[in-house]
Amino acid sequence: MKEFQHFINGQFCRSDQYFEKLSPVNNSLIGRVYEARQGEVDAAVGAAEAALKGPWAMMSVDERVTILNAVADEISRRFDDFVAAEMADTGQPESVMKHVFIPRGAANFRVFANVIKNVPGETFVTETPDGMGAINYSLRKPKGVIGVVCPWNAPFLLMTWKVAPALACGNTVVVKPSEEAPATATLLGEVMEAVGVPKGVYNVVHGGGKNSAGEFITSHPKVDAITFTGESETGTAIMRAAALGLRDVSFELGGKNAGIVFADCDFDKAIDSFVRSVFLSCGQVCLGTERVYVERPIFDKFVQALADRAKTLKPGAPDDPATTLGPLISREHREKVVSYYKKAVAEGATVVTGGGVPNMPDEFAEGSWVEPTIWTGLVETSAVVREEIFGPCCHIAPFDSEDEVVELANNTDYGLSTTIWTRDLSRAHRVAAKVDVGITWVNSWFLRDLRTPFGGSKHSGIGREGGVHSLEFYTELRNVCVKL
Ligand code: NAD
Ligand code: 6OD
Repeated sequence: MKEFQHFINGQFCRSDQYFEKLSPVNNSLIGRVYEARQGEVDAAVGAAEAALKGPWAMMSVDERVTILNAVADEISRRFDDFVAAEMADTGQPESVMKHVFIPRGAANFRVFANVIKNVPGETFVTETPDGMGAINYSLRKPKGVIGVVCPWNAPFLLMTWKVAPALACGNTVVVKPSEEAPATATLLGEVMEAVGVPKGVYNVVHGGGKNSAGEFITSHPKVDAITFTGESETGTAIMRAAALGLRDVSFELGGKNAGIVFADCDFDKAIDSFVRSVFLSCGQVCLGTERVYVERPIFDKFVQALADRAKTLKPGAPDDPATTLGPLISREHREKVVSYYKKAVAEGATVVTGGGVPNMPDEFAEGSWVEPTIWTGLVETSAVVREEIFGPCCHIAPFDSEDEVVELANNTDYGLSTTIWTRDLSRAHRVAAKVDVGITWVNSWFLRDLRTPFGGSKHSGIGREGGVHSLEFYTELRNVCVKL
């Protein structure tokens, strides 16, 4: 049986309690995850604090850049191990691991190695009464020990998206992976050790949220700042904890993202893209589309075409090249998603396709599978249209004008991302400026340039990360005034 141990001060270690990680594919036991108590979190935070003063602090930026690139190289060298580990944790198809989620781990380290080599500075020549003047310039210093609390969807991509900039800026980290996805954060400990990242710079403690490792990290007085990806409600709890000691937070939270499809769009490309944005990773992508608004002249055609494609998705073993749909992360999450499937019917939806749990062959019968599902006919106030479901499903509604669709898209507490489909680029720019989200894609989805600001507005997040924007959170900007 596999064991997922903590990685504290450069050493793997167990604790005296553990929980079991089950496979989403068939509910079989994957391994034992040790659950940290306050003592292990104290040790990890202590190691991270000490490392801030040790060889890590002595390294030049060039040396740090070299080590970050070495981490990326080692991830690439152990690519198959990372693919296998994340595939086991999440049950998602191998092709998605190989082409989307795991390559981003290495890319995150490379991009922030590059960013830190090219940090822009700020200088002002200031006039003074004596005519001699002064020069003001800024310095960026690491913030300290960063608590990194991660979710289970795209675990490696999302964890390294935080760890890479934190280390690039000279901080140290205490990472808490999701209890549902402990594998790749643990494996990254082996990578850090192999390339000689100093002890205590990268620490991992496993466990849950409330009354467990998550809360112990976020309420720890020696953790200087907290970066968190997960549900908006958890973000609220973490923000309360961060208030103690006035610690800074960076939050990437939930979404209820709208897709806006105008009648003049490239129809086939739009359908291809919605197959991905609604169903990729079984709908467990924060940027995924759960509300689709389609201009009335092509509404029926769009609903039919997306439903036809949904019906072709093939659930199955993650390492079977024919598999195009994985399971949900857990039985517990499936209960939540299925409760929305039932709610949709109770709220009067027309179920265009799906709506239930598929009949799977015996070997997968115990897994967390659900059918890809499309609804129409719901009012905008229904729970299914308003609340984040995080499953392979969407509601599709017609619209008649640009103003109407902007209002519909913005009628949500969330503000993470939107996709706009049209050949009229003037209209695309106009609508993009009006939708209240952090990220807008025109005629595409999840097309990432890691230098761009990433984050959500309203209940979808606080702050922006990506490229130089990450410096705002991971460094303390100081001003030095030199009188001439
Ligand atoms: P979650 O909020 O349940 O858990 C995330 C992490 O927080 C886990 O490690 C968990 O153990 C920990 N946690 C839970 N309660 C805590 C507490 N009180 N104190 C400290 N830590 C606590 O989220 P999830 O279910 O793992 O992930 C799915 C959610 O993440 C969805 O809402 C999704 O939209 C969101 N998400 C957002 C983005 C983004 O970029 N905006 C990216 C990925 C996922
Ligand atoms: O691409 C990224 O940097 C990012 N944070 C993606 C989030 C995906 C959510 O599931």
